[in-house]
Amino acid sequence: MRNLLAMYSVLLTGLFTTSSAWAERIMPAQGNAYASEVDSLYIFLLVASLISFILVIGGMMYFVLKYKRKSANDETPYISHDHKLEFLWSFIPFLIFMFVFAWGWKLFREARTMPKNAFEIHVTGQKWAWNFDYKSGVSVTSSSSEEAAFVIPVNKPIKLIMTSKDVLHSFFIPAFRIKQDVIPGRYTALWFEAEKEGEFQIFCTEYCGDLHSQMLAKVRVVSMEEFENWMQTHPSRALGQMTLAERGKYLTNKSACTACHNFESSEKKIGPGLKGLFGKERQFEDGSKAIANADYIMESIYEPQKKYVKGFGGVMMNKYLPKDLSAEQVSWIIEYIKSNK
Ligand code: HEC
Ligand SMILES: [Cu+2]
Repeated sequence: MRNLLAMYSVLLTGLFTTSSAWAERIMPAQGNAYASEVDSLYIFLLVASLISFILVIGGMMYFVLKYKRKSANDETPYISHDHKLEFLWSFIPFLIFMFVFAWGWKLFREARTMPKNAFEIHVTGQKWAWNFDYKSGVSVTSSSSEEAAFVIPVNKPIKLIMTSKDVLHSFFIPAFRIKQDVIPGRYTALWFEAEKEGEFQIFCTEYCGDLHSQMLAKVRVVSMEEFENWMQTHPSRALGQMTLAERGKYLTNKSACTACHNFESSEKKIGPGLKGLFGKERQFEDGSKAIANADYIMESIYEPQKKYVKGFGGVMMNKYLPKDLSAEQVSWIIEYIKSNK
């Protein structure tokens, strides 16, 4: 029995001293100290469960074998109860549970108490993109395009004020171990502080329709100087200084067209690749044909059901398209498509 206990304690200390190295191997990257605290709790739970499992199942197997009835003469002893033992096996787990509760509560409170001096950013979820609106007027939309990253300064508490345009989404940055539902018609909030520069993945973790799994974004953590520079020079602040094609490009990202279309290659996604589309002859599902001119592109945006490109029957449905694009904005998109020869 002594040996057994010694073995367990060696196992326990061994696991704990290697636990942070361990966590880095089996958990997502840690973007701050909070993440590593959450991991410690998680690993504590894992190890505690493992040890209880070994104690309970191991003990059971041991007694099953040791007290196996070996002959017809073996008698079953009559045991009713043992107050001391029963108290201990209730009270010790109770202490462990309270310890886990207190630890979890401390971490939960930390995550839910918004710091007053935080840098605030508005986040809007939509099928299937994340919009980030900064107070300076900079606006970033992240569908699966190369401009996906939303940028924040390192070592500065960031508060996200979040809502949704359409259905329930959920905003999750594994590296900071925070997650929160994003709900239409209501604001929710999240906060975190990045302690490392780098790029970290963002997921939507509430199933929200066809392209839920592509509702990705990245958070890019940079120094304060780099952040300010990024903010000053971001194109969304200077729409007036962009060419129409550049505005169109900006809009196709912002309106999540890029979730379904490549604009700068002819490779298809959910919809056809649109590079070189302008002026090309199109064939439709019903056998008819047309030249892809400005009217055709406008119709593809406003009334996508009218003509289905051959091989794409019925995918592009009205409900997925942004209804708020003005005729002026559609012209920018047409210019952008034209510019991708
Ligand atoms: C949910 C996916 C989806 C989204 C979002 C989407 N499209 Fe489409 N799009 C399609 C599919 C599928 C087709 C082909 C079927 C058809 O013609 O309706 C298509 C066809 C088109 C065409 C005609 C292409 C061709 O080869 O003739 C254009 C132009 C177009 N889309 C532009 C846009 C623009 C601009 C946006 C953003 C405002 C957008 N689409 C958003 C799926 C999508
Ligand atoms: Cu979503």
